[in-house]
Amino acid sequence: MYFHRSWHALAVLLLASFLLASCNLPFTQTPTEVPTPMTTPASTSPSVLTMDALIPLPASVQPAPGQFTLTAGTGIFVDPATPELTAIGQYLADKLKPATGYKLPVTAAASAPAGSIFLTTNGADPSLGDEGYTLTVTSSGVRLQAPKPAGLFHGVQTIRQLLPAAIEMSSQQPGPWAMPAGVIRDQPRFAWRGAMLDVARHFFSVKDVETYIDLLAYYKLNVFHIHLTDDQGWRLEIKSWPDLTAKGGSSAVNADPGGFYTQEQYKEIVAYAARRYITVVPEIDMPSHSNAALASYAELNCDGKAPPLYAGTEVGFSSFCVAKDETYKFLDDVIGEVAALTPGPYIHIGGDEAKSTPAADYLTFVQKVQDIVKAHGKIMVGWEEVSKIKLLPTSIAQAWTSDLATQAAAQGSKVIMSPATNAYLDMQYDPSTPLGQHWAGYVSVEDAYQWDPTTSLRGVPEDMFEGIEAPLWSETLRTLKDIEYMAFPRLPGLAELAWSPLAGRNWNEYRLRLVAQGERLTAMGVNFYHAPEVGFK
Ligand code: TNX
Repeated sequence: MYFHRSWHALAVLLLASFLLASCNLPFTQTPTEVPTPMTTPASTSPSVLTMDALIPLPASVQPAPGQFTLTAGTGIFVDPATPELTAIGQYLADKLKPATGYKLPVTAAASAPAGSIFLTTNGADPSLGDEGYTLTVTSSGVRLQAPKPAGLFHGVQTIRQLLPAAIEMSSQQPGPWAMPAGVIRDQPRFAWRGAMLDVARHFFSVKDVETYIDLLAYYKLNVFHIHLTDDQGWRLEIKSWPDLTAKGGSSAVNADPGGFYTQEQYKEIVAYAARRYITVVPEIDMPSHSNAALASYAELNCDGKAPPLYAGTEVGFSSFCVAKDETYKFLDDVIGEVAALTPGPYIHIGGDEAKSTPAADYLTFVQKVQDIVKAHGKIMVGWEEVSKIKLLPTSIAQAWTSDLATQAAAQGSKVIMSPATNAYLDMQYDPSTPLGQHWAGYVSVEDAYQWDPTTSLRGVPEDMFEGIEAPLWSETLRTLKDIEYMAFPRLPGLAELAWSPLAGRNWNEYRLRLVAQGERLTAMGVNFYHAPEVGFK
């Protein structure tokens, strides 16, 4: 009897500790304002529901017992039923359809019936700002609330990430489609969360660009910087200077096929991005990186002679003619057309690596260009070299290889961080990477994640950082698959640096969430590098 009783007690004890432990996995966590290191491997399988597999990590996650299961009868309700909110509801319905096979209706309603997904801007906490949201999941429904539509859109990405990874498949899957219960309160750390794509060294189709934009949206990025011109190609139709594309659009690195976007196609890209709450920042690189323009129009050259088109990968050899009035007439026309096509407030004027432009000329030139951009109602963004001129306080400098941008911050201009050693997606992961370059060293998945944008420029206070951006240069990239291979899986880490709070950041915890994201990237058909350091399944 004695033995029997003690075995019984032991069994009760074991059961109790099992229950306690399972409460910790994954539902009981103290509400946090900062991410806490995970104690369990992240998983996206429907049997182990967790809010711990999200990238970027939300500002606050409070798991609760239970789950919500999506069925063919789940409705999506929006309030108020403006075209904009209805479009966000429809975007969610469209994302859920291929894998579930459910055609979820999007309907207007002041409140949602049990068992539904409700998207609303009504009654949202204004302190969540332009992009924040709260997401409440219970067994009886999903409630997404945000003061602004952009917040709802970002919250929709969180909903996608809370569902099993198979939700991202393009063909119908068995389900079940459960989401873990809990409350997420979320808003971004930085206003500028960007990615840049170089379509000048190699040209990419509208469809490829849109696929990339979709991936940026999934990780809550909000800026798409498109590097439209360089020595090797001019990629945007300019009606007042048609040879820019007729001639300058025909070339690319390695004599690969060129190409360009008509103004209608560019507008389509801009509108596509806008529907995903992503601002397009067009870059026209100058005074150097301009051979495609110089080859198209002889009069833009100081000697009046057009150089041949260029298919190499050297930098810094070309320069617009700083002393000619024609140069500024040309730039006023170009910037005027680009400004008219671009609803976003920014125009990027490059300004990098002007090795063949005398230093004094460089200052004169960029100073004039800043005025032209302003005259067309836009804010000038430039690579860090533009910090040398007298900047307007609204102008923005993009740091990439030095501390020059401290001079911009000292003048009161904001800074975007894109240090090549951490944020350049064209840097090789390691010596075995078949694509990319390594002039700034190798950038491992961990290197891309383990840095803080606000401590890398000495003496610049935190509020001078507008955000971060991950550039992807395309000298060695020719296809969408190449783009994906270099961007993934590093881009999610950079997106997390841009969105999530700094406190509690930890590579070993992040790595497990990235493993879980790997299942999603696979389901989406993204060609990502299975970096051994991550330990993808
Ligand atoms: C430097 S970054 C450049 C680009 C190259 C890139 C290659 C910058 C502002 N200029 O012209 O494509 O390195 O990594």
